[in-house]
Amino acid sequence: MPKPLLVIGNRNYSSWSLRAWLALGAAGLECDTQLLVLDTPQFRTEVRRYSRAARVPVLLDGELCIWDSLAIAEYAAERTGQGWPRAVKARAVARAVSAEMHSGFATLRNLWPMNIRARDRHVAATPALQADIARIDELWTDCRTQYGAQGPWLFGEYSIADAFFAPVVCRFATYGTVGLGPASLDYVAATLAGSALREWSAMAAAETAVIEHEEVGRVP
Ligand SMILES: N[C@@H](CCC(=O)N[C@@H](CS)C(=O)NCC(=O)O)C(=O)O
Repeated sequence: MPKPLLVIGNRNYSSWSLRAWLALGAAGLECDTQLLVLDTPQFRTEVRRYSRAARVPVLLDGELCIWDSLAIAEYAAERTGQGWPRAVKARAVARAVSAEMHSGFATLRNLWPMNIRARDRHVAATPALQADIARIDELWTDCRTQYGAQGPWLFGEYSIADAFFAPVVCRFATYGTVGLGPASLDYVAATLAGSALREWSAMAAAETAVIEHEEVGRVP
């Protein structure tokens, strides 16, 4: 049976693509990938061959088309029975944490566009940005304290919640870790050392397309 196909954007810039790809790995669902270069006329034409929502990621599995990162993660978890923490309460909290990421942190996503290759970027702190950072620090610290004893991840073992926060970790590597406490700093280090993210980052480093900052704001 052919593997599902995950249609993604530039690995350097497409944070939603990274989430879906890591979530498929967390669930143990193998897929092939097809990259469309963001912010090009070809992207706008080709993405519509896969999804009328005209955004990436898109997962295609036979006739089935799933056009949203969280729905892709849930589908992968249903297919394999893996990806979320095993304990019911931890699983419920992991879903809440992932949903909060999926629908929130708009200021951080706008002011700190993901750019995996970039380091030492400085963006003036605003109260709204500081509030997003404070909430992320609180979330990570709570998860690590309450559920993280069995490993370095938010819920101990690697889960879809870690996949959802990986692009946020990449942003801290780019824009600095001011505002993070010790548990969050350890979590950032563990995430950056993870093999799947390193594999994706190496491919991001090899990409040549550059998207200007103002435009990247549209592809958080
Ligand atoms: N809610 C969607 C967001 C997807 C999204 O915004 N994708 C961006 C790339 S990271 C995109 O396709 N941008 C292309 C465009 O806006 O033209 C998800 O979770 O998958």
